Parts: sequence; C-alpha cells; structure tokens
Amino acid sequence: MKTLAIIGAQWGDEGKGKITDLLSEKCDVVVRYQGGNNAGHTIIVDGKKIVLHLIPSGILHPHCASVIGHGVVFEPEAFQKELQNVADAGIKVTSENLKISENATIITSYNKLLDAARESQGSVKIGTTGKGIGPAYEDKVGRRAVKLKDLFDLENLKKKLARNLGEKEILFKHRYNIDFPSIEEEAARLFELGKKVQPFVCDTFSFLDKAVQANKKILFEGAQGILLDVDYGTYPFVTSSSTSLGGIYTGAGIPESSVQEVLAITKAYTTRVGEGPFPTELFDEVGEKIQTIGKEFGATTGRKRRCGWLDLPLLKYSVKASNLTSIALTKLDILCFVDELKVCVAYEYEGKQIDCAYPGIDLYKAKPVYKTLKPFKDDFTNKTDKDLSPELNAYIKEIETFLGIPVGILAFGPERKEILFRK
Ligand code: 2SA
Ligand code: GDP
Ligand code: MG
Repeated sequence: MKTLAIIGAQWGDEGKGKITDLLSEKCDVVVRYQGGNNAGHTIIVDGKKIVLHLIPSGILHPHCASVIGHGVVFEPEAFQKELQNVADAGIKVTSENLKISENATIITSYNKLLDAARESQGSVKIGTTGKGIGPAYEDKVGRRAVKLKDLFDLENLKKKLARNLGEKEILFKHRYNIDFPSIEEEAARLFELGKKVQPFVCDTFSFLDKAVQANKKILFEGAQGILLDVDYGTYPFVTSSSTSLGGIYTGAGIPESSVQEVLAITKAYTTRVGEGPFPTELFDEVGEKIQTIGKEFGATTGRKRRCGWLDLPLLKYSVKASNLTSIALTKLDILCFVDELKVCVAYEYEGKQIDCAYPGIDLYKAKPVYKTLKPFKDDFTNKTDKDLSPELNAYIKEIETFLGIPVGILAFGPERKEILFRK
C-alpha cells in the first residue's frame, strides 16, 4: 500500500475511523494533523465499540505508531480520559506507539468558556461541539496560544496563560458575564495534567521526517470533512482547521511528495451536524428513516445529524479541493432499508443548471436536481464485489462517472470486517 491520506469528502462522520483502523493494519505510522477532540471516530471490532477523539485510529494495531501532530489542538483533560478508555478496552499505549507533538496547541478553559458563551449569546450560532476548538485556533494564529511544551514549567505556564487570557477577561466580565478560573487555578490544573501527557511528548516533526526517509507506510487520518474546512468549506459554518489535503503539510509537517493517494471517505448519503446550508437535506420520513436506522448521532456530542441524499455537485467540488484519488463508499447497508433512491446531479441556481458546488455559490439558494435510481437491497454477507446487484452497480457507476475517480472500497456495516475491496 502507498502512503495514504484519509479525508472526509462531506461534512464529516463518513466513517473515517473505521477505514483508518482497517487500513492501519498495513501501515507503520498513523497521524492526526488537525482538529482536536471535536472529532469522534468510531471503531467497532467484534461487537466492542471504541470512539476516539484525539488518539489516532491506528492505536488498535500494536505495530503501528500513532502520532498527534503540531496542527492539532490538544485538550489534556479529554486526552487523559480517552487514554483511560483506551486502556480499559485492553489497548496498550506507550511512548513507543503514541507520540504527541510538543508544539500542539493547548485548548485552555478560557477557550472552552469562550466557545460556549459565543454559541449561547453570540450573534451567529455555528453549532460547534463546544470543545473550544475555534478559540484555540484563534489563539494559535493570534500568537498567544499555550503550547504543549509550556505545560512542564509552572512559572512559564503562568506567563503564557496570562497572555492567553488577555483580552478574553474583558469579554468574560463585561460582554458575557461569566466566571472564569484565575491564572493560578488554570496553571495548577494544566501543570498536573501535563505530567500525565509528558511521557508521550516529543518532536514529531523529526519522527515523521525519519519515517518518510525510511520509506515507512504513513497514513494521515483527517478529522471532520472537506466541506468543514476553514478555507474550502461552507464558511462561516465550518470548523477552524484545514480539514482538506493541504492541512497535512502544515499540520503534520511533511513534504508534499509523501502523500501518494488521497482516499475520500464518502457516506452513501449525506449528513451534517451543526448549522449551515445543506441542499439535499430531507425533512420527510425518508430522512427520519435514514437518521434512525443509520444511528446518525454525533459521536462526540450525541446531537442528531441532519440527513439527505448524496450530493454529487458538492463531491465534485471536494474532489477538486483535495485532489481526491479514490472513494471509500460507506453505510451502503443503510440505503438498503430505503424504498426510493435519489442522487443530486446538479443544482438549479440563478436560472442555470450547475454541476459543481464552487465556493461562489450560495448553497442556501441552490435547488437540487435529482436523478431517481432503482433502490438496491443487497445482502452483503459472504459476498464479493462480483455479487453486487445491478441496482447497486448502477449507483456506484453513477458516482464514478460523475466524479471521474473510482470507488475502491465499499462498507456495509460498522464492524471492521464489513467491507469489500473492488478489484
Ligand atoms: P467546532 O466544534 O468548532 O469544530 O464546530 C464547528 C463546526 O464543525 C462541525 N464539526 C463536526 N461535524 C461532524 N462531526 C464532528 N465530530 C463529531 C462526530 C460531532 C458531534 O463525530 O459526530 O459529536 O457532534 C464534528 N466536529 C466539528 C460542527 O458540528 C460545527 O458545524
Ligand atoms: P468518522 O468521524 O468519519 O470516523 O465517523 P463517525 O464515527 O463519527 O460516524 C460514522 C458512524 O457510522 C459510526 O457510528 C460508525 O460505526 C458507523 N459506520 C461506519 N461505516 C459504516 C457502514 O458501512 N455501515 C454502517 N451501518 N455503519 C457504519
Ligand atoms: Mg465523527
């Protein structure tokens, strides 16, 4: 297998955790390079479920090194809890198989408070996960972030926190009227948490540099999806990181030539959690059925995910935005329960039909044009890719023809083994 990027082609939750876990078996290193514990990556093996938020989904494979790169925003308390969950599941985590960048940005209590205050009292509700992601990235870009390496020296930490709190103090006191921990309290909390993280902290840039030089197989595990990218996504209803291909180069710190394949994890329908435009959203019983049978709830917050038909113009844009080379089509089993099948092949927009959701388009005004296909009712158990129904083959063909890239993987259940590779 080549060195590979796994990227969500829609608004996240396409099944990246499942596919990363599966493909990690053949990899040496798995890297998270953006986002934070807003992510929820679900892996189910032999009926046992584990949801990872910060720790890369390669952690289930003992031979694999999991890396959290400097582009990640790191919440030490959430990490500690996750580490415990992972240990409780019988997974061994050591400084050999988990490496965290000393330059990862810390999500402070101030970041979380600001996120919550803006969502409840601000002028635009984004529908964030409430984990402090946006404010932490603002601090990084604003050059006032606390970095992971700052946690290990208490006096230095207090100085960094004073800068981190900075103007937020005025907002907390006068704009939002909320309590916040003192610098002494926050420093003491983070200093204690830092001790738990310290064994895993290292210079991940040099670790990855050596891995690239040694031709190791590296998998880059994206979080969220291209349509939530701060630059390419449906702004302002996006997350605050670079979820698309470009995020790998800055967030992990590797040369461009080291990514040979970009696998687009794509749900066979579309979901979105949080606010923002969604042209193919279904408000009827079909949408409800997909939501219920598909168990479409946020893996981090438990929020209901909005559901709709597959949107090919959006995917065409994602293919261009991240140079996607092939598709893993997930949750096909859920569409088997639906007695009609539609796919969006264009938008009616300002009197014209357009087949690609370029960023200049106001998606709130895009009216989906649907093609109706025959629904498929495949039973995937013990089948090969040669046994698929003509209806499912037609659905796959429609996607491949429209997007111009192949569908290489089909997923038909949450378990690791519920997968077919197409030859
Ligand atoms: P944030 O918290 O600042 O990143 O939120 C900004 C927007 O990004 C969306 N977002 C997500 N969308 C899908 N899945 C995500 N992870 C969780 C999951 C979501 C959950 O795996 O289900 O549990 O609710 C994720 N993380 C961020 C978010 O909904 C906002 O639209
Ligand atoms: P991620 O953020 O992209 O890793 O996806 P999530 O874990 O947030 O959401 C995907 C959900 O779908 C999880 O509950 C997975 O267990 C589940 N899942 C993944 N692939 C399939 C599939 O092919 N069929 C079904 N039924 N569930 C799947
Ligand atoms: Mg998710």
